[in-house]
Amino acid sequence: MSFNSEIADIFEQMAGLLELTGANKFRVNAHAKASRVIKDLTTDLEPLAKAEDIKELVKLEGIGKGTATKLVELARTGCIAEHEELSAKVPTGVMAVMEVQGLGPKTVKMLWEEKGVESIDDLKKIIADGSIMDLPRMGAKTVENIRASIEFLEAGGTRLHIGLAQRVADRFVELLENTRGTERVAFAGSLRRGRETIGDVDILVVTKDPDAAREAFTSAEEVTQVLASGETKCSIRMSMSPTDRRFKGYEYVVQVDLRIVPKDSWGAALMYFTGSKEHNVRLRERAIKRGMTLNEYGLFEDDGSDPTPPQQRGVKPIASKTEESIYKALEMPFIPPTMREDRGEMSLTEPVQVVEVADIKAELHSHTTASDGKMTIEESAEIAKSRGYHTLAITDHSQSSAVAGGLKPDRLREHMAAVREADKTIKGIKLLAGSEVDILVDGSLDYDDELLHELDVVVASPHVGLKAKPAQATKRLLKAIRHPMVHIIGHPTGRLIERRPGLEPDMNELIAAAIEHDVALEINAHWMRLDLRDTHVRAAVEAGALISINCDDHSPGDYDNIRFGVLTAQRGWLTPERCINTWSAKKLHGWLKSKR
Ligand code: DGT
Ligand code: CA
Ligand code: CA
Ligand code: ZN
Repeated sequence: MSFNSEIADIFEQMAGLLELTGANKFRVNAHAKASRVIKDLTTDLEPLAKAEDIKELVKLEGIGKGTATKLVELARTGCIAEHEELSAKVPTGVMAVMEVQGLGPKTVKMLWEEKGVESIDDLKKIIADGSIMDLPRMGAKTVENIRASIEFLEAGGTRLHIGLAQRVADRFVELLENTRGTERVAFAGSLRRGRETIGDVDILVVTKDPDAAREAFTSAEEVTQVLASGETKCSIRMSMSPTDRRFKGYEYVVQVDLRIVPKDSWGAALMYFTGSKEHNVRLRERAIKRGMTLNEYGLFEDDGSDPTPPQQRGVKPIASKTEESIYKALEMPFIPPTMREDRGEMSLTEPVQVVEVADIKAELHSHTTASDGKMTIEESAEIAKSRGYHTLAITDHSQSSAVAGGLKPDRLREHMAAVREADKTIKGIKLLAGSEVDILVDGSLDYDDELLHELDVVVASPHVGLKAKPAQATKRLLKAIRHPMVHIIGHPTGRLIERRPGLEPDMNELIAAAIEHDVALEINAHWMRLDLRDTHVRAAVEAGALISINCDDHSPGDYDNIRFGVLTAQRGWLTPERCINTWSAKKLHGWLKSKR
């Protein structure tokens, strides 16, 4: 684990521990915020902390003096005394109980103090013998939900990859679209914001027939449990067993929330349930400053002095039907869902035109049957063409990737000839002969320079040695970036979301080198990778680096992953000019040739 991840985890734990020991909200939030800030940082904190350079540390946005001091303490002693003290006060099992969905710190504290619950097993016992019902606010329904949440947790049901959550959302959106009375339906929450993992799927519906919507939703065949079926909110759990390579055999439990919202509040509800929570808080603050109240029913001319919400007093909203109208009334530009994270978007005075799927005109990383892909050159070309792309680069694996059928130099030359031949016969798209060349452990490339020079496109990617120390990883990747034949660094960290962390290089150094050497950094669009991740993209965009969004296609369906790559790009505020896949054929081909 890198120093940054370690410290972020410690702060997150401290927030929980503080909450459990009854510290004030301000301190709890400060620690949670510090954890969030550090998770987003692209600067490696370890060297600064080791050098005890508080002055440099506090220059980083979101790092105050208190946090900086703790960073130095961790680097010097290997732990943080305050964290140790807090941990000593709370049994580790109690922290585990906090992980159960729906149990807040107040309840966990009560369970611990009143019933001696110091582990999930303790909690299961008092549910089984019914003694949990002695506690205040513990009805049969609540207890049943706690029981189900424990099951959910123990089934490994934490956060779901966006690609899997999207399928769940698409399924329920379609179901509701085909239900009597439905006027509008959409997914919201973290899925709409394009986060790489999703806690639960949120769906909103406007309907003339709420009973039909409730019925359709709660009785869908995949549903294993109905958590709630109320006037405005229904909640279900379902199980999902993906058949994708690498996900076979996994069984996921997914929660889906459905909100039935009034037609006239559509925009306000969509905005509220899209979040993020942090963005919503900032929006409400902005409304209050203007003497207005913002909630999930609309934006009201109302100073909030009356405890009854304005819509219940018959006050008409000044904006509520569309998100656009609400942002406008708040006198700020429209913020795309992907940018609603309280990462600086509240200070924008002009809209940012982030890249969209329709802007993508080239795929520069794809595999065929020549290595480990399932498509021929021709099949892949037809799909790329049907998506309106002007260019497709065929980039099969290089010789060291033996398990992926990497090509020996002779085979590569034959394959290049085949690509160029296909390019002559297939009209309407330019096929480029490329390679996904392994970046070897020492940072050198998997083919000699002479051969690299013959390739139209070189995507250089790390595939092995992904547990290297950060400093080693930085050195290795820098060497590849500085290689004059390299166009794109493919999936730079090699991480697999929720599976392996991959390399943790100093991203700022890589970005600076990529700019200097005119190399594009990839956002690998596969939902299992999303590598670069959103925060890395943001750092690259701010520094002015070029980004390439690629699907790394192995089979026809992989082309659809472009949506997740684009969402990640948007979360990094990427505009089309900086994304080489949006360039005209002339500009792109010219840029590629400039390295030959
Ligand atoms: P997730 O499900 O953990 O991936 O993340 P979200 O963002 O989908 O969160 P979720 O499902 O708990 O709630 C959906 C949205 O509803 C959230 O992004 C913002 C809004 N929301 C929920 N609870 C609150 C709240 O207590 N305060 C505010 N301001 N907004 C909330
Ligand atoms: Ca959610
Ligand atoms: Ca939810
Ligand atoms: Zn690849």
